Amino acid sequence: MSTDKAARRAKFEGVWSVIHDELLSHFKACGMPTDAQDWYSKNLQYNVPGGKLNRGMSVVDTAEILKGRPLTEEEYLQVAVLGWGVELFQAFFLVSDDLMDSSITRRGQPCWYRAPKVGLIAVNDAFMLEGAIYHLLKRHFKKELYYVDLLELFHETSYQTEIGQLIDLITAPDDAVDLSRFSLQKHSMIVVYKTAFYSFYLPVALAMLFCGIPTSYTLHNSSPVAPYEVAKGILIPLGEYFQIQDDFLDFAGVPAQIGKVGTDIVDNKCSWCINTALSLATSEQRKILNENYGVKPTPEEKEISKKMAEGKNGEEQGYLGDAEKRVKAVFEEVGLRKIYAEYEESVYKKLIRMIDPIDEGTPGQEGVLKKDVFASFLHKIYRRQK
Ligand code: DMA
Ligand code: MG
Ligand code: MG
Ligand code: MG
Repeated sequence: MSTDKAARRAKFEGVWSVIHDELLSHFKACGMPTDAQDWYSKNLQYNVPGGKLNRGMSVVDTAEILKGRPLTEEEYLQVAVLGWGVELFQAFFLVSDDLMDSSITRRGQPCWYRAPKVGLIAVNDAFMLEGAIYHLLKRHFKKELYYVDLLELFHETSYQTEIGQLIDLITAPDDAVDLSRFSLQKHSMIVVYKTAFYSFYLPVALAMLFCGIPTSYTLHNSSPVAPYEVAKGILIPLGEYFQIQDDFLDFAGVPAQIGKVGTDIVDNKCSWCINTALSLATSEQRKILNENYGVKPTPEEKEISKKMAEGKNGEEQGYLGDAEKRVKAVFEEVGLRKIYAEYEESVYKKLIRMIDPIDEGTPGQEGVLKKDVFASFLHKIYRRQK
């Protein structure tokens, strides 16, 4: 990481401790007992700050690009609250996602529901992470004219993400593997809803609201621009690309690097990998996929896999059950790695072509979209390995 990047991250992380303390003092002021205070603090610290912070920091980065100058300290604090709002949002969804996906590790540690004494209390902990967002918004934005817009944006994005999670889950039943029900079209629908809206549109739209970008403007006396729609038009395909990376890394990523053990094959997920492999497979390979995709590991295999995910050596490799191994072998045989590399280059070029024609108005003009909002987000994820 460059020193500039590290410094920006450290600054953003500095705001987290302010937010954590603010949430905790309110909790204390409600008269909550000390064991509950400790629990809530642990929930926050375990689940919110330990990720890549791409989403949260993109709110700050976007605000700076749109303003065209460094933010004042006051502006920085306010916009960082929105950034941490996105990270709380993400934590809320990851805690529940890991339970529903029966995942083992996340960010290099056991998933929260697998932490000592947590279990199904994780469901309520996820709701509390969500509740914290609205508490913070009220404290920091109630006086702003765009307060209702912020609330609506978070609410609408939650709904979209939940819709996406629903179709992700019911397309992957535990007991009825039927690969003929999968398609890349269905995949696209799932990933746009479960990932793209919250990971890409939400951070940028928040920064746009903060910077007072109107819903419509006119440049050089030409036809009106609808900037939120323009942003969505680029950020949704960008989010689709990001989730395809996530699907690919679920298969090809190393747990020590991605911080989690892939579960898509065992979970019968309609992922980019299986859809692409199906389109390339011979009838023999298809038979292997039909017989082994979504097949749960034996209890012995599951035990070893959990142990290895927790131990030092396991983090490097991850442990595969026999059925999962056979599926992965077919993924290799059909050349999934090469197809993915080609996909990544072509989607990158396509996105650049979409960003290029954005009209930035006159040099230094404020209150209008800037190409760099999208280009910098694209460069944060291009060729990512984790
Ligand atoms: C992620 O889907 C979507 C949300 C809303 C968390 P996923 O299950 O593929 O994510 P991960 O691979 O991180 O578990
Ligand atoms: Mg998951
Ligand atoms: Mg999931
Ligand atoms: Mg995944």
